[in-house]
Amino acid sequence: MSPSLPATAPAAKPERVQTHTICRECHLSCSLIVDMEGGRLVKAYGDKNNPVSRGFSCIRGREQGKYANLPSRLTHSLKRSESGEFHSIASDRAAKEVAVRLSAIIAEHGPRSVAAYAGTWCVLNTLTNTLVTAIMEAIGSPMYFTPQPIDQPGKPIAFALHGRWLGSVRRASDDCDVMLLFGTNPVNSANGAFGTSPSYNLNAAKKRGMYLIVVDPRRSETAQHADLFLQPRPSEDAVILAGIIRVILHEGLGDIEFVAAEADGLEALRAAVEPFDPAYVAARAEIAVDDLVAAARTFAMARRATVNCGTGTNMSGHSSLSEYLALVLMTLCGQWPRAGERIGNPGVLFKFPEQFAASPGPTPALFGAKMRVHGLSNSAAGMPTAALPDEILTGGEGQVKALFVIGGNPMVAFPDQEKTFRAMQALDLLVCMDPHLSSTARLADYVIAPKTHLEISAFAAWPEQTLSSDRLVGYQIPYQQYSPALVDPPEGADVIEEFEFLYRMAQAMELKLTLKSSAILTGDAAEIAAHATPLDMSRDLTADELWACIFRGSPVPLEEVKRQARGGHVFDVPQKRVRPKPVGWQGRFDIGNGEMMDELRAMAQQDFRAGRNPRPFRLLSRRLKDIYNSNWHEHGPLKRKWSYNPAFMHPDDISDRGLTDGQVVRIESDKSFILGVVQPDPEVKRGCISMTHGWGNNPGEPDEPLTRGSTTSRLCDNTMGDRYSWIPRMSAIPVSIRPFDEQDTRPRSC
Ligand SMILES: Nc1nc2c(c(=O)[nH]1)N[C@H]1C(S)=C(S)[C@@H](COP(=O)(O)OP(=O)(O)OC[C@H]3O[C@@H](n4cnc5c(=O)[nH]c(N)nc54)[C@H](O)[C@@H]3O)O[C@H]1N2
Ligand SMILES: Nc1nc2c(c(=O)[nH]1)N[C@H]1C(S)=C(S)[C@@H](COP(=O)(O)OP(=O)(O)OC[C@H]3O[C@@H](n4cnc5c(=O)[nH]c(N)nc54)[C@H](O)[C@@H]3O)O[C@H]1N2
Ligand code: SF4
Ligand SMILES: [Mo]
Repeated sequence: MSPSLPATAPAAKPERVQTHTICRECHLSCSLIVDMEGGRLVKAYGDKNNPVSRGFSCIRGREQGKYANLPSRLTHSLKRSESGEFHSIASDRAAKEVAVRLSAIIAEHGPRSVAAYAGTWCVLNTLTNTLVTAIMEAIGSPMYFTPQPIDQPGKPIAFALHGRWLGSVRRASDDCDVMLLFGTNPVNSANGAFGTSPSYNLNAAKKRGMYLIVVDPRRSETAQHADLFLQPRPSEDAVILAGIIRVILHEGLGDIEFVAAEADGLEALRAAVEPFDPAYVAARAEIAVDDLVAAARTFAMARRATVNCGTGTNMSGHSSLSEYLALVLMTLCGQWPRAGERIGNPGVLFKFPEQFAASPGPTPALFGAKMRVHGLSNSAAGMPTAALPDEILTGGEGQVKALFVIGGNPMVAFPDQEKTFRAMQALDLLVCMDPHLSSTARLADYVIAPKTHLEISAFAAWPEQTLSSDRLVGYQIPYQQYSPALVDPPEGADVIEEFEFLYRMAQAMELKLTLKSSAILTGDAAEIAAHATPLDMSRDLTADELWACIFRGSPVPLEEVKRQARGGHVFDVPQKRVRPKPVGWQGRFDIGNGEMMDELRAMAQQDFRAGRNPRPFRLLSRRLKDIYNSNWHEHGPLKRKWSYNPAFMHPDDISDRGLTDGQVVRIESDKSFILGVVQPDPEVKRGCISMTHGWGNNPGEPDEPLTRGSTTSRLCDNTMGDRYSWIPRMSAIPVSIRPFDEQDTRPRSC
């Protein structure tokens, strides 16, 4: 070792500081503690003292520092050249060029020719999403789409048809004696009634004695905690719900007084569920009569109960009807919060409507902008996303020519991948804002490289906002958290905060933007208008200025939230209780909606034994614990764990077909085929294949089932969807399966 001194003194090790942040790697928004060194994240972990996430974190939360610095992370925006290659482009220049092209498209084809798809990472980012909606409004285009209509669209549709309860949306697990779940796996997905800390809340509820009933063709991680587990044939949730309702009506178990006081349509309901006697339902759904009857009795006799349906139910063919029957079941048993009940979270950033023990009655499920295809229009679930590819592919006035995809991945998320592919190629302009070259971004004209989660500021908005939307039971206490930007983007990167790109583009288009306040959820048009802010487009705006517009009128002033809630804070806001029904109130639930009753009658007339062959299997939707939709596939440890999305099957089905663990198989629907990799799972019902979406290559690219996975949406037929939301069958898809042979390799051009 040389005794000489080094030429330069070693740089002082940057000081390590510990701070808090909100994880934005999924909708749960866990509160994390992060150790930082010189603008870099060195460690992230759950905060044990946090009252809502209670120390929880998952691998994505803990590894996000590495994920944001993977080589696959885009550090520059990209533009496709004439020859089809991507070249990097300065984000400022890209904003101006996109503005010019959008303006030209609008001038030639009209405002409606511009569509936006606000994917998961747009919807979860209030700042980005508010800018996108303001831009679409300023352009004058109603073509704003989100994942909601290909997720659980039956929820808002059912509320429209049945009527909402102004006393709150649904009970959370801490307020239930019985919980009935259909087609959802909250232990993994954090969907629904266990809120933002699903395992903790599930265990707490079970310790309190809550009785859990789970209906799922797969004994999911949630079903493993069930007191009663029904493992039905998929796609029969509406039939099972009708059967439960019929048992309750026949045995006189419902809350007759509540129904008489609050609902119309009982006789129509009684007639429509009559064919669904326990023996018929049990045979059709392949469940035991006793289990069906026990589920009905237990639910009906509970003091406090709730039912929740998830994506499995919504994707398997009767989304609106199943969600509608779930609401009918709640009403029939009088399970809506009554006058005087305490409201857990009166709102911190969001001003909710006053809560009354009353229903306004049904509201329109379809309204506003018309689509040009399938006779569809805007709906309570938003514009029908599954119909967007047809809208792009159908010529004529108003045809969509430009699509802006922000934080979404239509190529693996939309049903019918081949149609989506044709639609993406038919566009004059496709712009994606994505930190990765996703399956969709690979087809884009411009890919805008954004700053990602810890590089920007955020509030824990989604779990509070969602209290009014019934997607997830959000914070049950008046909790909020604020996190400023903490981490520097990768060195040498030209990445841009999403709002900044959108704002610069709007400036270049000479749009006049007005930001609506997201805080005002009262539905009062005058209040909403009074809290909107017209922006001064002549100058640049900071994130802080925009947040102030977005949460204008919040119950707790924004500056106070920022000041107090860096580590997460429970605010001392005035307690509220559900108010009594106002005197002379007219609104009533409708539990016998004509269209829903007609759909039930039609189901009763189906010959359920027909059509099981020649496609004897049903492909089920599901989620993987560590992977979030099409995200995180590139992350080293997760890639080693999940290098593809396995085709989980019951071991007896595997051996009966002469297949083996790890074998590549051809899974074929009436629409198309994919190559999948067999993996035994005794928890999957026989006759089913359980596979997650979001994986695989684009049409025209080779099938690589073992390294890139398989795109289940290629198997979806997107020619017939729900009459309101147009969600087609994305689960319980009839398929056949056989070993792969060489002929199954798809031609390179498709
Ligand atoms: N770890 C993780 N968490 C996630 C996601 C993720 O990708 N990974 N995605 C997020 C998103 S975008 C959403 S929308 C939520 C969704 O949250 P969930 O709705 O809970 O979604 P899944 O976990 O897929 O659970 C759906 C269940 O439905 C079952 N199923 C399928 N078909 C049927 C059927 O016909 N009837 C019945 N009764 N069951 C059926 C499946 O077996 C599966 O267990 O999860 C969110 N959370
Ligand atoms: N067959 C089948 N299809 C399905 C489903 C199913 O169960 N089965 N589930 C449906 C459901 S519930 C949903 S919600 C949709 C999901 O549909 P999408 O929201 O369209 O899909 P994601 O896979 O979540 O895509 C997210 C994209 O955002 C990018 N991203 C990540 N972080 C950021 C960020 O900070 N900023 C920006 N701009 N982008 C970011 C990711 O790289 C990724 O490309 O899929 C639906 N499709
Ligand atoms: S569950 Fe979601 S919010 Fe929580 S640490 Fe994991 S990715 Fe982050
Ligand atoms: Mo979703």
